Amino acid sequence: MLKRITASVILIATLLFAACGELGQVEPPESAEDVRIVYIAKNVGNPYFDAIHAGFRQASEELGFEFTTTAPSTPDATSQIPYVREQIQRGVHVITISPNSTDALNRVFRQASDRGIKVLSVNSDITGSEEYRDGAILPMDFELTGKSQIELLGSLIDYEGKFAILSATTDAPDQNYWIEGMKKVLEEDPKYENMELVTIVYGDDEPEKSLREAEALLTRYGDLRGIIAPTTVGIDAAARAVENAGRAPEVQVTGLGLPNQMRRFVENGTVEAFALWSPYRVGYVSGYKGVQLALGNLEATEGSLFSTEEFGEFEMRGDAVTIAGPPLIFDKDNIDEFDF
Ligand code: RAM
Repeated sequence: MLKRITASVILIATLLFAACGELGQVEPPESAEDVRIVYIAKNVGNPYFDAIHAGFRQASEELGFEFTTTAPSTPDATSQIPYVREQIQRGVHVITISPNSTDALNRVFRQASDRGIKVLSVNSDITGSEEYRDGAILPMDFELTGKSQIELLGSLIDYEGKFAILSATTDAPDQNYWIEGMKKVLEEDPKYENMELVTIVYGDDEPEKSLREAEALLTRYGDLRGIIAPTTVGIDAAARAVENAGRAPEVQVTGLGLPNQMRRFVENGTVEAFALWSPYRVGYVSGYKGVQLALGNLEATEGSLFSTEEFGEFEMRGDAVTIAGPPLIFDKDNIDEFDF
């Protein structure tokens, strides 16, 4: 008897706990100072994301919102799921995230939306899963990224010869989007008919793995003319591999890099030119957009406008996409003007 009573009490307590544990709606903020925004990078330890953090921090100083960051140790497709969950529990108003997959986070994003939390995809979109986020902030027009990477390498190798791509992870939404753009222009534009993409390898945005992959490319292809690494971790590793092997300038390394990481290679002639944009601006614009969405001042629709103190007004494209800024190309003539 006593046992049965105890079992019933435990059962009732469990049910009660589950009911109370059910997360309610997050209290809507009344002013920018009330807004809580978190940014979840692809992984920790990549200086690219430090520059994004700096932009968010500046926006937070200007608008007064609370800004926090967190990130998994590796950028695998599912590594961010527990981090998003934790923020849902915390009850932030906006989760901004540079996703490691275009669809692995759908379920947890839906849970965030159910609590009234806005979800913004930062630095890349979740192509095909757009309904699971409230908007995206891209560093540049992604339709141009892949194409301009091929043009940049082409201009360095007289539009002729074998080249490889050293990417981040196999699931990386941003890199995969740009690589599709590269393949498309190679297929469609006769200007590039003498350039041959021999392979795509993945360094997982880990410096050591990226270096090993780049070294393997150099060993495997004696007549390689170029490596495009559309990741700041990859391009740094590719430049180190080419420098160590003494293969510059026959092998041209280009892609997307941070001026502060690449300066040495540009100065010593290992790398002639590479591209990026301002990651600071990506974070800054995301902070402004997040606050306006959280306050209900911004419709997540095409043509909506929001303004920022430092960079003026931004107009949303279809599907609630904001382009943070123009692309930049760095070479020995201008690299010293940049410090990030
Ligand atoms: C790496 C990351 C990031 C990408 C840059 C160019 O730092 O993969 O997502 O945007 O490179």
